[in-house]
Amino acid sequence: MAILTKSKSKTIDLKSFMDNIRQRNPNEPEFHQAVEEWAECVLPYVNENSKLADFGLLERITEPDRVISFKVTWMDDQEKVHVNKGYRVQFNNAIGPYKGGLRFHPTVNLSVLKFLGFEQIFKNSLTTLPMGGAKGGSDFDPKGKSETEIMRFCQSFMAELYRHIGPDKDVPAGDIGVGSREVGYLYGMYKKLENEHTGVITGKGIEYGGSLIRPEATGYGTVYFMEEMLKTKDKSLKGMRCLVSGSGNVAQFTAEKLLELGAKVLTLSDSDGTVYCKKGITREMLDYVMDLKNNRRGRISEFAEKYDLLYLKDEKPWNIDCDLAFPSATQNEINEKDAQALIDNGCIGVAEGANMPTDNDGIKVFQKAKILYAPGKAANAGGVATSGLEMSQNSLRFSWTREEVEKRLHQIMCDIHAKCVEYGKNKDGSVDYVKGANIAGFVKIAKAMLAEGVV
Ligand code: NDP
Ligand code: 2IT
Repeated sequence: MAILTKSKSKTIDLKSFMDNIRQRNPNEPEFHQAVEEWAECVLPYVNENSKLADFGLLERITEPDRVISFKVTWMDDQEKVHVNKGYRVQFNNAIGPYKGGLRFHPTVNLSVLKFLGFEQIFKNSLTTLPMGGAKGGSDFDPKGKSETEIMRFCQSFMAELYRHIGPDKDVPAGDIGVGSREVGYLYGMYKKLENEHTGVITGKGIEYGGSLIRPEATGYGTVYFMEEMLKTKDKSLKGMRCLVSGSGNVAQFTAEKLLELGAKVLTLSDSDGTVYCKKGITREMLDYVMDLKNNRRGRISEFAEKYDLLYLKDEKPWNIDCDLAFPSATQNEINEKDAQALIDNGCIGVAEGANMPTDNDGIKVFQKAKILYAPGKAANAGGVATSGLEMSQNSLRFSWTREEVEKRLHQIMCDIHAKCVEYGKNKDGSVDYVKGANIAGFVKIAKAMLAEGVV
């Protein structure tokens, strides 16, 4: 395979770059999508800054350092044996130990984990903290499983993963289907197997080494990022009508911070449908949703029933009049049509709490309409940034106060926004946050990789 080193006379074009990626990674559409979005921004920059593509850098950066695939066997409450697939994609550790979440969802496969691991490299770089990029998970479906089944699954998963991770090697965390309950079971098994109490996983409970504000961090950070974007247009969140998708960790705390800052939250959703509250979801309603989702593990339709709200079965929130949108469920939840519907319904800003929730055609719609559009790798970086702060506190054997952690999170989000503006400014003065996030994230990784040699 030819190494894509740029020489003075040759520029790298997107088509041949992507042909090469597709050929090397067949049947991985999500991974191709994430690389293409990134390459569209980074290749023109690299073509003007040729040293950044020396020593096969582009080919090395798009190939994971290591892909670990393993069997996870567990027995359900009826003593039936199940076999799931488990993975950890250790993508790049140029600037710090591998870092990124674990996802338990039936749609998990290598393509999904490679896209997530790849984006995590640049997201983590943007946080300014020393963390490499990784992602892992399983095609296990936690829905409908008993508490003991979840525990046995997590223990079996960790019985294999533990040998590949460590506080200075690879530090997993949560993602879809992995919240504080699962992190507790995973951590308990790690501790037993290694006989060590170390900061090997983040999102831990506060009693055993977790950080205050980590549960809130992704949602809060996404709202802070939107606030910064609005400031550039002399606007604020006050009174803004917001569509939020999902009703898990990220959606809940996005809604919480939006309410705190005076915005109106019109929707929450899950994979079965959307709840629409035209007057705006209240704090009491949000408390109900948090209990419903985190303790009773119910469906969002129950929220509509309880408060007599409109339930749009099998629908996403994007056809409703709004000012802002916060996709916070999963990848590719906004396609070209959805993006156009948002624009037609008055949306002036989108901040992605989820990873890659807008497909590449949808992104083009937002860019053409010149709305404020923040890609996930910038807007949702507050979660992993606060994981980085949890690692720091674990190393210090010390805990910061809620105020201290939130202040640092807020500052990090403002700094990421500033970096996106610096690298994403267009000739007409507008800001392309996709370009800004991709290039700013990449430059630091590229410099580190070049300094570290061909390894
Ligand atoms: P949760 O498991 O807490 O919640 C996920 C939510 O998204 C649920 O409401 C779920 O509905 C919905 N959802 C999941 N898969 C699908 C699907 N295929 N179609 C429709 N809806 C779906 O996960 P998080 O809130 O932690 O994660 C949400 C997103 O945010 C993900 O993209 C994740 O990668 C990203 N993210 C998370 C971070 C974190 O710190 N947790 C940090 C940065 C990004 P249902 O219950 O019906 O499945
Ligand atoms: O996508 C993400 O950034 C996460 N799921 C959080 C990762 C982390 O290590 O906190």
